[in-house]
Amino acid sequence: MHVIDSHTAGEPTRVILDGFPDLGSGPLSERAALLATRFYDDYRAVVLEPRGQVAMVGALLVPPVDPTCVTGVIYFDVGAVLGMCGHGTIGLAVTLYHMGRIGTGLHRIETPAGVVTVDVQDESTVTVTNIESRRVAVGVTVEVPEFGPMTGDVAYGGNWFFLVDPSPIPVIPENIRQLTDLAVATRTALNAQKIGGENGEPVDHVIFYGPAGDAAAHSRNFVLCPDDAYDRSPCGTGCSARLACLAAAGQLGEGQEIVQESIIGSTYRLSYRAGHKGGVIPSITGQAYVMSVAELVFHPNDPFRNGIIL
Ligand code: PYC
Repeated sequence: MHVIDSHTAGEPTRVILDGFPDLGSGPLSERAALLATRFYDDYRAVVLEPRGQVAMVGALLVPPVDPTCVTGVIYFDVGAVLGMCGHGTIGLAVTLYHMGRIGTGLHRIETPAGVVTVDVQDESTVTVTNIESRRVAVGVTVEVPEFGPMTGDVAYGGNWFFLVDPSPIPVIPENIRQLTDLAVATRTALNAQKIGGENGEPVDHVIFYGPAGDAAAHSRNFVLCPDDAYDRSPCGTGCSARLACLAAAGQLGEGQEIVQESIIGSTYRLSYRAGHKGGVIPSITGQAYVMSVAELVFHPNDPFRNGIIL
């Protein structure tokens, strides 16, 4: 299996170029469901230790249904197959550029959540135009055992988010352990109390907001991903959900740009235009860098062939 690893604002992406079982030619949402069920061990083996690392997101290249797209892609981490991934799409675009498969300019990429566009500005800078994102609930309070009530908005940005602003715990790197525990407990409580999307979709990411370290940035976030790792980047789909919330609250106008800081201090530039269904079409600009071009080996005698699973 040949892979290329990159990081986007600190968050890793492993693009699988070949060597993965064929998922057929159905809609990407169906292929994603197949990946999540029939190929559960295969995809997790790519991102779990010892081959992967705790924050690793995989990006499986598949033929697109829409012939105007340069590729189809299905993202996943150890915890879930994702509908979309913003940092992964920036990493994928930089990887395709590195391989000479695309140049600068606009390209379409098909994901299970829909077609997104990348504008490759140079070898590392990419703007992703995401699928239409929307706020579905505002000021929802969930009782989190051992922590108390937590109030936030529910929004969709390609994945499902619960966004808490302001965070009850300061959003600083020293607090990553406590923020993780609180976010995991909050997601568990939301799912147990069936608070999620309009059609019962479970919340898979939780975001806490606090003041930015840099006065030029709008805020700093802490994002918990399905694998219980925190996003090192500001999280592209999370930023999309955030833009939907800010727009719905009348706190950010169409075309206005803000900077979102991550918990490690990396940044994305964000803006939106109005969507057709009452939501927003987010634009996320960030940088990614290729880190390695590798071949993964799955030795039949390797006791950890499928990764370390405790
Ligand atoms: O950037 O959308 C994102 C993302 C989702 C999970 C990790 N990163």
